[in-house]
Amino acid sequence: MRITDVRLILTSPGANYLTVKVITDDGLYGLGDATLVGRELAVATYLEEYVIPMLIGRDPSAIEDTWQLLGRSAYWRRGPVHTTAQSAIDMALWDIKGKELGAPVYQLLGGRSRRGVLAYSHASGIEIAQAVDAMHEQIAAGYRAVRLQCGVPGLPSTYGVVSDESDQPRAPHEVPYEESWNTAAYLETAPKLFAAARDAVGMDVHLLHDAHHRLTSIEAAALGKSLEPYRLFWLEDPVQADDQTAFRLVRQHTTTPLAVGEVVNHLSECQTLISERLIDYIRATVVHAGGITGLRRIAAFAEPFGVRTGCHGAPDMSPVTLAAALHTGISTHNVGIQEHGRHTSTTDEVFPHAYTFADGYLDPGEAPGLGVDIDEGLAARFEYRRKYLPTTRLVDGTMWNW
Ligand code: CS2
Ligand code: MG
Repeated sequence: MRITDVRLILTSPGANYLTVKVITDDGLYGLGDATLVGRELAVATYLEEYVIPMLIGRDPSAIEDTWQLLGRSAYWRRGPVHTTAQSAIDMALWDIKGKELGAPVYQLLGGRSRRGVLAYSHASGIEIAQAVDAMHEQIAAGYRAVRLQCGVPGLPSTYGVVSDESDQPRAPHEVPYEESWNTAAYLETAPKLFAAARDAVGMDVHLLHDAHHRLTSIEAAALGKSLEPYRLFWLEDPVQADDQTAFRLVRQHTTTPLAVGEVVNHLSECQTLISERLIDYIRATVVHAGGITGLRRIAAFAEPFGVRTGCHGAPDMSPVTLAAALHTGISTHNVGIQEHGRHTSTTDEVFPHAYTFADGYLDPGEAPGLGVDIDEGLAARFEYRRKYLPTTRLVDGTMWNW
């Protein structure tokens, strides 16, 4: 079998998604998610100009060799554009392999290790009471784990809090819109949010929270400590992921479990975090950390250190990523949890899929390959438009991490 073509499909049924379709001379094709939020065309150009010419004529079953080729051929290696392209091709080749063998990809990865992958969804509200109500809705929808975010008094908008009731990310503006951030007010508010949530549901539901890269290490340590009575499943991105040694200070001060890594593209970027047990969950995801091949390497490295996966799965990555994450997640030993940012119903129509959610768990299903497809006719109806993620400044105007 040979690769004869690789097509790029850009569509925007609720968010911008870039999909690769790897086509073979046997008529089989495989899909991969190549979405890099806010920089989609950078990945598309990289694929078109540099990656796809290297793939035509290659054997699609040579998944490892192709992963190595795409990883090493750039010379200037890694980074989100390069690695998202490598990840997309990797997902597509696993999809083809599964279809060729008539098996769901998880069977090629070692079979099932669990009956389902524990999932968490998102609940938010501008006011604490609204966030707690939204949490009840997610529990009623079957989730046993919920990420909880609320507004910060004095700030017009806050990460993770959508202004309308639909729990979809607020579509980033045409040009970056600027939020402002007040760490002191946030550190006052977060413990109140979880005190209210625990009053409402007790300790039976896993509660998660995303600090989204905004704190210094001592601020993160203080937050972790203040949240200990509420027994979070995890506190995510307390400090910037690339400040690996900052986690040593956070770890010294708090037993609140820590999660980081959605921005990680390669094992070298989280090796210290894992080998020094500075975190409890690694958030690396198939679309940005080297595909299934890359994620498995990170998970295998993490296993002896007792670090589990908690793959990023926001709705601004496509159902192809969620499908690939679930095939990896159902079989990998040290899986913690999978983020389940619900896609819009239109997105689910564009990307019909075999994965299911029931009773708090996700399952990849039994369809051959990744079990996800793309309706190209429908996809064509949702034209791509550049959409940035927001930026944020501290109250004194200093540019900060959104
Ligand atoms: C967030 C994401 O889901 C999460 O944990 O960090 O929503 C993140 O902000 C977006 O995926 C960025 O595109
Ligand atoms: Mg996050």
